[in-house]
Amino acid sequence: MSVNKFILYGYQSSSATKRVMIALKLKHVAYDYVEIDLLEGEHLSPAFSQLNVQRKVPMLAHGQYSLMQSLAIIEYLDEIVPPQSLLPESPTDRAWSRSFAGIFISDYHPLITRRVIEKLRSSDFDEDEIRGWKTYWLEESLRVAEDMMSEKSIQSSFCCGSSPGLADICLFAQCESARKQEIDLNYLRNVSRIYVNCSKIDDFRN
Ligand SMILES: N[C@@H](CCC(=O)N[C@@H](CS)C(=O)NCC(=O)O)C(=O)O
Repeated sequence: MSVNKFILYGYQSSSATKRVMIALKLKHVAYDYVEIDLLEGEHLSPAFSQLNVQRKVPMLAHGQYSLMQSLAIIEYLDEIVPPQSLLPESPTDRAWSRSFAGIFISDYHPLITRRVIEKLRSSDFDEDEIRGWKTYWLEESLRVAEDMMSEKSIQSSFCCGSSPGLADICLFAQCESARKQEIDLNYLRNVSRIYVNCSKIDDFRN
């Protein structure tokens, strides 16, 4: 592995940051952490914009490289830090993992980001309506995840076998957001089982 230092720029309650933190821990990668306060708008500051033209967290600096987008960062870590991969071995299972991750990263998490919520606020949504918006999209994402897992008849402890990987990381981060919104996950059998299994692992919790 490269000896260059890793620096993660993130925000404490950002689920995209959470994904990358878990991946760093599962990969046993030491890193420094810089908090970017989204509520204070630090991600839009000239200093951060110069580092990261996307003006979002997470960002992982590795030597001279600035990596953006949690999926790209996680796959980068997976490629440069052997041996245990966060993706399963078979190409079909790898494709399944990426499409499962896509439910959260591409389809549903963007709908509840700060920028979208701010736009709703400025369009006269009140706080109850905003809570309803977040709950709706969080529940919808986890229902789709449950359907994907039921279709695959998953019986294992984690999405793709006996050790956690990309799919579990993305599911866990979304479940944490759902928990903060006090959404009951118990009726989603596979989702709640895997969430509980991940919660027992230090790398997911801390
Ligand atoms: N698809 C991106 C999402 C990045 C993103 O939207 N991050 C949020 C925090 S979870 C953010 O920086 N929000 C700032 C804003 O919405 O203004 C990823 O997976 O990294």
